[in-house]
Order: sequence, then structure tokens, then C-alpha cells
Amino acid sequence: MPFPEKFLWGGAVAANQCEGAWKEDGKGDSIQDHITAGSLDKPRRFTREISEKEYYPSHTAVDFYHHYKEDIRLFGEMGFKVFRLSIAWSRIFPNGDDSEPNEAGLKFYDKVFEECAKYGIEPLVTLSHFEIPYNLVKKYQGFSDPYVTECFVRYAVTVFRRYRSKVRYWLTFNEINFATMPKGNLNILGILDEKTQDYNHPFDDRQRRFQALHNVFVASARAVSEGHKINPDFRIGCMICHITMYPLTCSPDDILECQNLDNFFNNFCGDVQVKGEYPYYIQDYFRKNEITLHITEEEKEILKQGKVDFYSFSYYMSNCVAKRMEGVELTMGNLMGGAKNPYLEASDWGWQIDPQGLRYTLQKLYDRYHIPLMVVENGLGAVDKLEDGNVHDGYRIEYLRKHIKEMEKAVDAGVDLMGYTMWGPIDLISAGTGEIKKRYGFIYVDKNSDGTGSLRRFKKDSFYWYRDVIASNGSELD
Ligand code: BGP
Repeated sequence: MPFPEKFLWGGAVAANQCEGAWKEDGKGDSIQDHITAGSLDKPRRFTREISEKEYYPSHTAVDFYHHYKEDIRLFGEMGFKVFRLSIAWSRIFPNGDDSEPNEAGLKFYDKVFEECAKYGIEPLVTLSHFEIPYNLVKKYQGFSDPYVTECFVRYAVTVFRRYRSKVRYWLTFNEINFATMPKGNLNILGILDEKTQDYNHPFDDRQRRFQALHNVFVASARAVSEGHKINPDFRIGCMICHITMYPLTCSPDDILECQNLDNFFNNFCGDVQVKGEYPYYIQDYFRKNEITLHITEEEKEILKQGKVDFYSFSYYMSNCVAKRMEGVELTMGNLMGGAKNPYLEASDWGWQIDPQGLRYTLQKLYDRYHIPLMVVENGLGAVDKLEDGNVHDGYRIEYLRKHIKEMEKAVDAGVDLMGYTMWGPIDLISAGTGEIKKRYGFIYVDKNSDGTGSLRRFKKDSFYWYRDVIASNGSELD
């Protein structure tokens, strides 16, 4: 039995993708509340003002805010050991820089965690999942102003204290390495330059972006240290979007190109958060790109003191990297695409499916960090058909089964893996395209991409399959 007895099986969501109730009980607007719905061929847009003519999927989402009891009961029925969710920062501090927290927001999560406890489910809470309060963007340009670091630490300390005895597992910033790309300006750092017209191609000041990312590292490390003081039992992790990369060919040019991109995108942020200092290769990147970070001695110490307890990551797909991209067939992907891998098939949204890549990644990461790992997102976005109250989603079972089998092999080989929270146990809004048509769940929600629907919940075939997987601690996968 390779999976440890206390293995944390469960699912993961983010507040802005499932809660809805965007204005209820004193919540302020977050950046996600300004992003319109899109699709595979229609990019989402950011509007600085909320327009009545637009549809913003986060405003209602799947209304977890009012259905949390029913939804958590269903997670309990599947036997979840852990439920990963994010706290919407703007429910707790509606403007981000308020001096006092919003009690109604705090109460909501009290109720959610109490509901989890009824079913023996441990919450795993992400503090920031692409949902910084919009006021912090408008007023300070997000983390480019170190004052926002103070706001984040105040928020983290507030929820650490409040949920001290209810939550043990925490993540600071979701997919923090998104900030290595221009589009991470808004989602991770809260930067929306006045010159930005198109949210998908933001105006990018690289110097400012990396300085803001430094402020985020400091915010994260300070949160880790504060959390440990508040409750030494807390386990606080980082969260990296791991896009597993292979060289397209065995040409040394492709191999080096791949190594460089892997370091830059996949390894850099995790290295800072696990090892507590900037790695050598990023110093080289900064030099070559004339980026000079302002880092104080005190901040260096903060990074050293605030190392994470475990490393968590999302894994959906892999792609290939080539030195020369002319004539190379391309593929889409989570946050970034790449060169197409001729050995792999892809989902309907063009993400290449690579279960063995998960084993490869787990082994790579454990070798690199030697600390416990956790897969906190993995899943298949697909179109589902509700027929007589049923969804026969054998394709989803197939995807998850293959990934869990590879995970099992990695554990068997000695990787210290704490748990697995697949993405989207209940259908929710897609972060990339803003649709609900791209479904991940074991639980179907009757809601359409235009916002209509009864919001009724239905169990899919995968619901029963995952229940048996958990009951057998991963030994019954077929
Ligand atoms: C990750 C995000 C999630 C989630 C997932 C799936 O990058 O952390 O929020 O949405 O990707 O992506 P999508 O929703 O675009 O299918």
C-alpha cells in the first residue's frame, strides 16, 4: 500500500470561482469581479468599472456562498480528508487597507470550517488566489508598493488568529510563479498600469514586476513566520504552477533552452520560498535584463526565516521547448503553451495530457527540495452532458486514474507526498476562459456559461469512483 495511512485525499477550489455573492455581507470587489466571461476563442476582458451590460462570472459563480452546507456534505460523502479553498481577501478586508476586518466575512469562513469539521475534513486554505482587493490595485498598484505587503500580513495574521484551532494547513500565494510572466502583473501582483488597454497583453515594466514579486516573497515569508508564532502546528506551503517541460529534441540547444525556461518559470519561485534565498540563475537573468532589485539585509533575513514547510503545486499538462520555434507545431496550456509533444494527446482545450509527467515532476521536485510535497491541483476540464440527472464522465475518471497511478509509483519510489486535491471537485468557473462549460467536477452544477441555470447539484459517475478511491486509500482505482 504505497499511500501513507494519513494521506490527504480531497479537492480544491478558489473563492472567486465558486462562491458568488460578490457584494454580500460587506465584501469588497476583487480584481476577479472585474473580469468578464470569455471562451476558447473569445478572451476575457478586464473592465475598470463594473458595467451592467457585461457578465462577470465571479459575481454569482456556483453560489457556494449559499450552498456550502450541501456542497461540503457531498465532499463528506466522498470521504474527503481535505478541502482546499481560498479565503476571499476582500471579504475580510473589503478595501484591502482597512484597519479593522469585516466580521461578517470572518463569520462565513467560521461556518465553512465548522461544516468541514462535521465530516472530519481538514481545510487547506489559500490566502491569495488571484483575488486581491481591487482598491489595492487602484490606490497602490498592488505589491509594487511595499505598503501592500503590510496589508497582506495584517490579513494573514487576522485569519491565522481567527482560525487558529480550525485550520492547520495553509498556502500563501496561488501559482506565485505566474508573476514571472507579464500577465501575472494583475493576478499575482495587483499591478494594472494605466497604459494597459488589453488585460491579456498588459503594459509590462519588468523592473517593477520583479520588485513587486520580491515584495510578495517578503509578504509570504513574513506570513509563514507569523503563522508559526500563532500556532507552531501550522503547516504553511508555497504553491507553484508547474508546467513540466521536455526538450523537443535531444539537440543540446533544445536541452539548454529547456533547462533555462524550467529554471525561470518552474524553479525560481519555489527555490526562494523553500530555500530562503534567490538562486544563482535568476541573478544572471536580472543582470542580462538590467533588472536591479532593491533588497535590504533585513528582507534577506525574513526570506531565510520564512521558509515554507511543504511544497505544493498544480499539475495539468506538460509541453516541449525548442530553441528555434519556426515551423514547430504549437500547443495550448495552463498559463503558457509550448511546442507540441507528438507522443501526447490533448484535452478539448488543447492541454496535453501526460500522467507520467506527474511522476517525473514529483521525483524532480523531491530530489530538488527534500521536503513534503502536495499536488493541490490536477484535473480534466471537459464538456459534460447531463442526462436524466446523470453525467457519464468516464473520460474524467480515466484522466484522474492515470495520474493517481503515476503518483502511486512516485510514492512507492520514496517521494514524500502528503496529499492530493484534484481541481474543481464541484463544477466552477474556469479561471482561463471564464466559462462553466469547461467542467472539472465530480458534482455537476446546473449552470450555463451565460449565467442561467437552476444551480442544482448532481453526482457524476466520477463521484462514486473517487469515493471508492478514497475509501481504499488509492488501492482501488479501476
Ligand atoms: C490554475 C488555477 C485555478 C484553475 C486551474 C484550471 O491555474 O490555479 O484557479 O482554474 O488553473 O484552469 P482553468 O480554470 O483555466 O481551466
